Amino acid sequence: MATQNKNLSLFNKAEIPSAKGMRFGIVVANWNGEITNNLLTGAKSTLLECGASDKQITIIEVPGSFELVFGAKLLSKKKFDAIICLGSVIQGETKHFDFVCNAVSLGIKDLNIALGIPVIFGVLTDNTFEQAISRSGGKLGNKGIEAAITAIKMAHLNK
Ligand code: DLZ
Repeated sequence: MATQNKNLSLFNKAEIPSAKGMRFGIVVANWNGEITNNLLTGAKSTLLECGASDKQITIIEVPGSFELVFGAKLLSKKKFDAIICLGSVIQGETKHFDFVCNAVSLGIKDLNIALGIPVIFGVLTDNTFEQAISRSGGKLGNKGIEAAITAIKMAHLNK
């Protein structure tokens, strides 16, 4: 699972299927907004770079990562080829981290089973703020980019 010393966000556009004509929903959590804004920038710019148009990308915000599942379910009422969930959960002094991480990961898994479209898990689960910075446009890449590439690939698989 470790991405230490790897930057998985460096991608060759020629190897990614085109996102032209595809519709994407993005739900982004406001908690740790500095991090999630960077994830959003990475995801949106990657979809555009791969051929999606601005009009075909719908973005909604939710307060925290726990609410990502509800946000994705709301988006699923409209016609999207894939939905991307972006959040950042950072370990604190209490067990909140575990509850939020468990709820959002299992919730997104459940949506993948229940809905006919892919729902992508673009949620950082870090021990420290510095680790989150590294994975949202820092030295370990931007997981928003990787979430967007996964969304494009899964949308094609689902065609
Ligand atoms: C309450 C909380 C805490 C402590 N930490 C985070 C976090 O690191 N990342 C995140 O996205 N959200 C956090 N939240 C908020 C919860 O996700 C949720 O918004 C609240 O518990 C209300 O349901």
